[in-house]
Amino acid sequence: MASVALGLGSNIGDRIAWCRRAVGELAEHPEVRIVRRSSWYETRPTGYAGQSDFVNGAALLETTLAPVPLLETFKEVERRLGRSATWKNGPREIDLDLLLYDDLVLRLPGLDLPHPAMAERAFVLVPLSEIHPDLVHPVYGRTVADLLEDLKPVDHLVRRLAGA
Ligand code: PH2
Ligand code: MG
Ligand code: MG
Repeated sequence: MASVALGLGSNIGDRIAWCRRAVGELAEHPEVRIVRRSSWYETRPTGYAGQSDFVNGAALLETTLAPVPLLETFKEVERRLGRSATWKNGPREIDLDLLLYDDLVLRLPGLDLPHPAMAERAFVLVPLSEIHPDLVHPVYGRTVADLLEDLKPVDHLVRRLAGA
């Protein structure tokens, strides 16, 4: 059984509903268990700025799937929820990012672990530190809470949604 950190994002349509549905779909997978889920946060787009604000969140999973089949499962859920193809870092109904898989460090075509941008992204670290601040990044050897501390101040970037 592996422990996995998942990042969720949406910036088209009913953003929270897309994220919730993705968690629901994963929860129904026989080889995936949702251990914890963060609140939802509204975040400014990074990368390509000319797009709508995102809703982001994070979840901790346990799975018996290996990394590549797990990534395929995430892509299948993205497709099933009707994600339309856009460009890299562009707008999307739902984006499921495999952030951490145990303490694996992997470089495969189409799958880098840990997720190469996670340590620089408040929209990843804020929700992840809500649910597992002590989780250690296997390359930097620092906890999620420490990585977030390094990024501060980020208050203007991330807003926790009331009731989410
Ligand atoms: N995802 C991206 C690019 N930029 N910005 C925010 N705030 N949230 C995201 O999830 C996001 C982004 C590429 O996946
Ligand atoms: Mg992404
Ligand atoms: Mg993605």
